[in-house]
Amino acid sequence: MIKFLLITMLVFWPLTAHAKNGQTFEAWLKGFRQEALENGISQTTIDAALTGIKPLPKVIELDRKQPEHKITFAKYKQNVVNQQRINEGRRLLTENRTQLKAVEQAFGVPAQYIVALWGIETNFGTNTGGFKVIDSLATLAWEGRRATFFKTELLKALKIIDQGHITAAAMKGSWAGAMGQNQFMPSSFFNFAVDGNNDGRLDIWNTKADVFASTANYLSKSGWSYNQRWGRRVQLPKTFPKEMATPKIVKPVSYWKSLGVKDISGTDLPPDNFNASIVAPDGLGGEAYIVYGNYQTIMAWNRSTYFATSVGLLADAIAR
Ligand SMILES: [Ca+2]
Repeated sequence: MIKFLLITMLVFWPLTAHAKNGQTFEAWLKGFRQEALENGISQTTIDAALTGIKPLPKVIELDRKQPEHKITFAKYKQNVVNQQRINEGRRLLTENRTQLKAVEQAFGVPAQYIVALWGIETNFGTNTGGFKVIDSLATLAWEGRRATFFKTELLKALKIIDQGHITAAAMKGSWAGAMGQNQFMPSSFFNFAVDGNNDGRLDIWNTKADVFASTANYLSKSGWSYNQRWGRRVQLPKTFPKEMATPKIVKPVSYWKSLGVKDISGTDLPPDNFNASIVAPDGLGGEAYIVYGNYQTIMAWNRSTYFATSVGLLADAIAR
């Protein structure tokens, strides 16, 4: 019954008049256009990007949706690191080898990680999200819950259009404004996007050279170490304290060895004494991994052990 009521409310909720601040979308947009102008966005871009836009009900629905019952890591991994994706990753690594190797050299990030992130974020650029980023961000900036954050992102998105990297119509992304083949938010675009093909435009939507270089630059600036792996699967001893299985606890590999952590094959861990953490995304009854600094770097991209572990596993599988 409650579910039915919620659905009814979503369907009949009058979108034009119920922002938390009491403003209609149109009134909000009028004020925002002035603010954009004051922030240095050209009148041409404001007119092209904002004229006639409407709030998107689907975006509000997704923003309000309570998290579903959380799936297990085992299930997530099956979805995200499946054989079809591994095969496609290998094919694309081969097909784009020259470009990827140049990016690897320039940024110090191995090609398989760039391809793995590309695969997990947008299924290698084939699923970049069909939402118009300006309309989505305007909806979220008006609607309330995280309005300040989304207004800043919207101003940055307009700046991207103003600088001629993409048109408003072609600026597509996720419902929450993550854009292009590597799903950068507008703020990440300004921090990390790179012109990989030197044509003067930062095009993470349609230019693979820009997508690869931007992804590598993100990881490089977030602390990637070229000569380290991300981590590896391990066996934990029965006595392993479950509160120690978290990326927040960082100790040298020698410490984890002293607790009885072994490689998954049952042999000793390699001798390198990196700083490392133990993660067990499904708890101690599920798979466990020892993870190094590069894992923390992947978590700077997306703060989730499911995500970071899957990127590492997919990268390994692609490179194998
Ligand atoms: Ca470019």
